[in-house]
Amino acid sequence: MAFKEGFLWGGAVAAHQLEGGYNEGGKGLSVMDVATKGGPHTRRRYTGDILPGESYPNHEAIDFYHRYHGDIELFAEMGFKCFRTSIAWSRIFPEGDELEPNEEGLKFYDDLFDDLIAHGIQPVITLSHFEMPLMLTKRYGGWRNRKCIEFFVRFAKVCFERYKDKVTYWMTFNEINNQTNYKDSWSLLTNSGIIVEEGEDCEKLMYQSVHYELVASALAVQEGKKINPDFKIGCMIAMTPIYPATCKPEDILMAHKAMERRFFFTTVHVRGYYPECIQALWARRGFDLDITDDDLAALAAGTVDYIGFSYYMSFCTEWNPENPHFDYDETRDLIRNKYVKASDWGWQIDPVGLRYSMNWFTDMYHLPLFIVENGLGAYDKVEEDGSIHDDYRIDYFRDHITQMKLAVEEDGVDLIGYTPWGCIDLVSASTGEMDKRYGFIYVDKNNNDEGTLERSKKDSFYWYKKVIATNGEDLA
Ligand code: P53
Repeated sequence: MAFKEGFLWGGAVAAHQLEGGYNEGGKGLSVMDVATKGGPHTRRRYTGDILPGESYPNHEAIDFYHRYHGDIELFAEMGFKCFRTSIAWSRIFPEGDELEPNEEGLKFYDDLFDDLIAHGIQPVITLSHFEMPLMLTKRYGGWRNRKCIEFFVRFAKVCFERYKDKVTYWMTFNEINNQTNYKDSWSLLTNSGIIVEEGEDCEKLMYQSVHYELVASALAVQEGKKINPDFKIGCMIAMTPIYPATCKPEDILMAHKAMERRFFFTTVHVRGYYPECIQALWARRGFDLDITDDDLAALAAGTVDYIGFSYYMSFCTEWNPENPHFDYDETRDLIRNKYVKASDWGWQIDPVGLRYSMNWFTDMYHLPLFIVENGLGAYDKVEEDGSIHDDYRIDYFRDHITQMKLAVEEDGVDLIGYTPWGCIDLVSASTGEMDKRYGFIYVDKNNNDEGTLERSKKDSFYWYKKVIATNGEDLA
């Protein structure tokens, strides 16, 4: 068998994308509670407060807050060994800077985790998944402020202490490297709770706030290990391998530089220091960042146990003669890869890229890998009899799991688990849509908020159940 005994088959979600109950149980607002609905070609907007006449898809989402019991029964029916979700920071610390946590919020996750465990499913938990408490954004400017280290570490300690006997696998920050695309202010908002000001140097701002996050992550790892030495605490990286468009030497170097720029985060998490390329970049730019000796010591002492990563697509880039320093700018330097197809949202589908990524991580870092997100956002059609024939989704997963097997069997990669994204349909992070569906479980709700919220099984539900039952041997 390719996958080892105890392989963590499961599914992944994030609190703000499925819970709803945005103002229940003493929860404070998060930045995602004031993010509007977009569409395939319209961006979500951050409105700062809840404004009349705007539509906020996360307020109700799929109402997992009240319906999780039935959903867990469906996960158990598929045979899930684990379920990755996040803890909504603002359920535990409603404004983010309190000294004492909100007991009702803690209790909600106690009940949720107990229910999962009673079904033989272990919770895999992300502490911060694109949902900073709104007040931290308003009062402190989000992660542009060093004070957030203290707030985050307090939140992490409370969670580690409370759930130390229920959760083993943790991740600190979801897709911490997505903000490399700092010219897109949306990524600074979701990752770091930062509202960009007119004329601000976003590149410097990104490196500064990322530094505070990396220090907070490292301190949290240390605190977690004190609370339970058996914890496995990982980082979470958005993996999009960047290929050179041709074998022209400059294109090869450009792709290499792009990879450094997008993935140095992993080096800091795993090795505990900033690699040479990033230090050289800061020197060239003249960035004088707030980085103390204590920070550097914290980074070195708080390295992670495994690499969690998401994988949806690969990118492609080429060098432009007007770019003497081989600086990678994601909004400018990405080009289409003519050898791969793309989803309806333009995400390039590349199963071999998953094997490539697993090899890359292993060669660079020699740590266990956990694929904590992978999947296809697609339009699903409900037939008259209620069935949903999502063979395109089955094909996507079959192709990706096949590459995972090759990485394990032929390349020696140490893979501990696989949690497909949005195992139950939920609100899209980037567009706020419901109709961009990832699930094995269909949720009756569309982009116009119509529907009963009823759950039903897609064809992929039965397929994934068989995959888990055979530990990935039967992919037919
Ligand atoms: P949606 C960008 C690129 C790759 C993954 O995304 C990304 C993003 C940011 O949207 O995010 C992850 O819902 C993220 C999830 C998100 C999922 O991918 O935009 O960790 O929260 O839902 C899929 O289709």
